[in-house]
Amino acid sequence: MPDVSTSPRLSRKTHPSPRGPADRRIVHLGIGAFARAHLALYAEDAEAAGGEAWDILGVSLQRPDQRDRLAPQDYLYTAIERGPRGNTARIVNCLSGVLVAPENPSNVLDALAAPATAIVTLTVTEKGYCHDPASGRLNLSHPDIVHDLAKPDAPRTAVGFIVEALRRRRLAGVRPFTVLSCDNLPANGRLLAGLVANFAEVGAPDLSAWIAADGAFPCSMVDRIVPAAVPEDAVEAAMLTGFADAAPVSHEPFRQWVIEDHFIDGLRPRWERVGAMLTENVEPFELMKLRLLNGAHSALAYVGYLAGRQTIAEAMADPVLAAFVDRLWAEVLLTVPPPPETDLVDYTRGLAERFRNPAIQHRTWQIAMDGSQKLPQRLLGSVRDRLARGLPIPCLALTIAAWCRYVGGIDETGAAIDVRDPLAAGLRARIEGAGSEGAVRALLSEKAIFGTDLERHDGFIRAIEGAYARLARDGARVTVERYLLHKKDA
Ligand code: CS2
Repeated sequence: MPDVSTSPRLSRKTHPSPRGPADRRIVHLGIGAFARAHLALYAEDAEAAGGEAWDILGVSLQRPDQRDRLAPQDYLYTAIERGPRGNTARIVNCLSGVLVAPENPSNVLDALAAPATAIVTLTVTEKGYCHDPASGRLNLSHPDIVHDLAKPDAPRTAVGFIVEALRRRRLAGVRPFTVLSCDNLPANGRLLAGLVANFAEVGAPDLSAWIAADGAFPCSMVDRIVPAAVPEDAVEAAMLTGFADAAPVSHEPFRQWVIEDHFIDGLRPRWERVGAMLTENVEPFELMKLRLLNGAHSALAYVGYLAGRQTIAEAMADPVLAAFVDRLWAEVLLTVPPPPETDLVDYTRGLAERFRNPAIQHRTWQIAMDGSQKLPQRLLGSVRDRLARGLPIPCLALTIAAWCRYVGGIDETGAAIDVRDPLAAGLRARIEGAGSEGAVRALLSEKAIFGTDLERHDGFIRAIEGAYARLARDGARVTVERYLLHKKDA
């Protein structure tokens, strides 16, 4: 087995770029593991399939760690594909650099404003949109938005950077770039266009009109399971390639990308040559993915975490939890119109297989993060659709109740849970203020998550309160087992 410390480090000397300088550039905001295991590979594959060369410049909006690990290896890195039957690796060569926004926001604005930048892609996670998840409007009292409105030359947020860069382009007579959101949010392009408009309207209404008329914010659905990196990834990378890599990424074999084909002047890489679907309407694909994949992921995260399961694969290896997810899918399926040429039952079978992949160590704790930003699109849309048809919501209710228990911050053994969520402190205060009897009601009256309709729906409140009481009394696993036995609950 190669020793990582003695293997040669990746560099452009060992791996010279196979191509000349690129004419056009994508600037990617939020260059984390997902973007490096998904977008970058599509870009590189599209080029290898005979497309023109596109340069990708990454931007980290918060921390310098990606840049610090990638710069000494000339921004090369290993992508490890982990399948149930073994691992393979490739060295990715299409990232030209990483800018760290807080160190030098002007550099980022310059890169965005440069005429060669034709597309700005984003994976900044749900909370990076600084919006109110229930209403989809920009949160104008978010401290970073307040900052960016006051200091547009040194923004902190994705929205602040986009608006200021578009303002500079307009001033210089340069066409706008296409803004392509790749985050797990419904109608992500339209949502972002709305947030950009909300921001611009405050300071520059004529800019807002120009963006609305000339800008492009296509929607997209991205899919690939990419767990956070673990130290073993570097060992595996060295074993597979013979090179030391301080920033490898691990991903599952599956990948999907459905993109609304609306780009400024038609400028974009030929992603369709390598399996991406360019279409007029992303919405059905997005609804399917958010409600069936991400909804089930969140369910396994909260219920699985409470039941003591560390990873999704571990939760799926428990027949009780696997059966619960099946029941949840049956409940949610009715709310999802199938996208063209898609069989939703096959889709969920494929998801079960992907979730079971034992080579992917995707922690329940990682997925449980930021629930306040995820619940609306993953679970509450399905809840509303079923309630509107007078249908029961047993598995959805149990999932939401498990989230209520999770954000309470104490697990079933009495140990503290490290709850990461922008609303964590407020949620905790609601529970503490209400006492055990009123905890559910107090949480469900958080309008940023549940809007104003659900807290007035008695059937909804009762379903969550009932599930919460059982979780508290019997624990997650026993509760799920009983749910499965008592068909009447469904
Ligand atoms: C996960 C997603 O972390 C999470 O919340 O549900 O990152 C999921 O792995 C991806 O959306 C899969 O495409």
